[in-house]
Amino acid sequence: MTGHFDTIIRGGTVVTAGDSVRCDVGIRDGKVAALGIDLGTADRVIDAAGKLVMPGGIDSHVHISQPSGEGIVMADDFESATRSAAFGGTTTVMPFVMQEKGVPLRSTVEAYHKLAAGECHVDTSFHLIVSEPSEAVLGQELPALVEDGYTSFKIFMTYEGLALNDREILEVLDTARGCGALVMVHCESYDAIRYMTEKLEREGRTAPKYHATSRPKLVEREATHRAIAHAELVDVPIMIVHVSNREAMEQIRWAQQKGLNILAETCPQYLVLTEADLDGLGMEGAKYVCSPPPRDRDSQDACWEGLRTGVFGVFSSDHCPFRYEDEKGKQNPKGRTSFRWVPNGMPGVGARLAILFSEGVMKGRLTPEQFVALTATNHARTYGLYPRKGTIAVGSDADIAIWDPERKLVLSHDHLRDGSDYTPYEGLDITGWPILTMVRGRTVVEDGRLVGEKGHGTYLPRDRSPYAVQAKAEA
Ligand code: DUC
Ligand code: ZN
Ligand code: ZN
Repeated sequence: MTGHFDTIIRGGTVVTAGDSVRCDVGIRDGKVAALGIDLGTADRVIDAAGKLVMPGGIDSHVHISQPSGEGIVMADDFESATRSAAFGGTTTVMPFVMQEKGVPLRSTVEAYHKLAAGECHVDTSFHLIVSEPSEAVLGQELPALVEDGYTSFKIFMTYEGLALNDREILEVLDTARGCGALVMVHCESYDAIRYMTEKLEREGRTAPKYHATSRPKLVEREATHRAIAHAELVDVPIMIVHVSNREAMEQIRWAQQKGLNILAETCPQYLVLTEADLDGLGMEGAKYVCSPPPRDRDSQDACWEGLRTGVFGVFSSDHCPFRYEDEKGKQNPKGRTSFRWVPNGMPGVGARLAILFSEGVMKGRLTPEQFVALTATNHARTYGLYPRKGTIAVGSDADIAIWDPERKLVLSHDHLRDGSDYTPYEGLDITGWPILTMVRGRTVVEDGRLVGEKGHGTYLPRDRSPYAVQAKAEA
């Protein structure tokens, strides 16, 4: 198709999960309308010579405005989190709606919609967190919500008030199989962590670094194996989120090689941080408290291996930001008495793509096509947004990030524009940066400036995951 377009991106290399092709992109009415050369005229022509034209990132694991315990407040609301996403080249984020016990899930979903409405710079779509799998929730609430496009939910194997026991996990998986939902599982063993935490506290070992000691690799490995066994028993796919180390990765690879439909995700903190980062002066280590914790060099190597070989299909940030210099954040009064009370999580939605591009593509560990698959296409496919999102193809939303593969910078919190007051990746040498981010054809960030207005980001109900649809058909 030639003719007149709203925008033409000219002269760049268009990268998708399958190919890299030198061609122009014609955009009309927020969609990719043509790919080719000599496309015609446009209201705006963007010169992308020497640049990579890639699908905007999809971050399928972020936490925004989530209740996080008494006196603790997340550092990002929908405005600041989606702003940071846009600065980092991400055009869709998928936050969680946390079920509150005794409250209808539907009303909590509505409350999150109110928080997001009119605030977002990029598109959003919600997962649910199931903390109370009552008969009503399993029998009525979840199936109805799945029908309405909330097609994935997360469950926890650890945390007071959140951890489900094995029977409950099996019931949730069974419900998911019946209604075609995809379950994301946080695999760490609650009782083992409680045992370790209480032991460390009795010994007076309460500094932030003991957070990592309290949840060693085997705690993650054991829970990963158990979750896989439950999924095998129920015969349903699961997504194992935020995998941190070789032992857990090997459990997943073993299951995949056995033919089980086990999907998996890893995150930037497991590629570039280690447990040593938690061992700072005073409370500095609190900045790096997240679960599972960053591990060691061999774990980093394993996560790279998993990304390269397809054990991990998605690379997400697990953005879960708390301010450091803040009594409502990392340095809350109880947190200063024990690692147990330091809020779990770190900001990452703005830094995710640059870290994988710089450390992965520019250092020869991943191809540009693998980068696109891991950061956009596979998220869209896995969570029911493909082909509207996650690729550059005629008919897809024009969600595009133009990357300068030669742009060098030393990463600092100033680049990221989130609501936190630090980045755990401060000082990292970066090569490659998104210089323009476009959401449905409208430029949101250009040359380090926010040029879009909040409210452009829209909400996306999702189809069922193709992995879960297959299980439902067999149910
Ligand atoms: N799990 C997450 O996925 N995010 C933050 C904290 C946690 O335990
Ligand atoms: Zn988790
Ligand atoms: Zn998370």
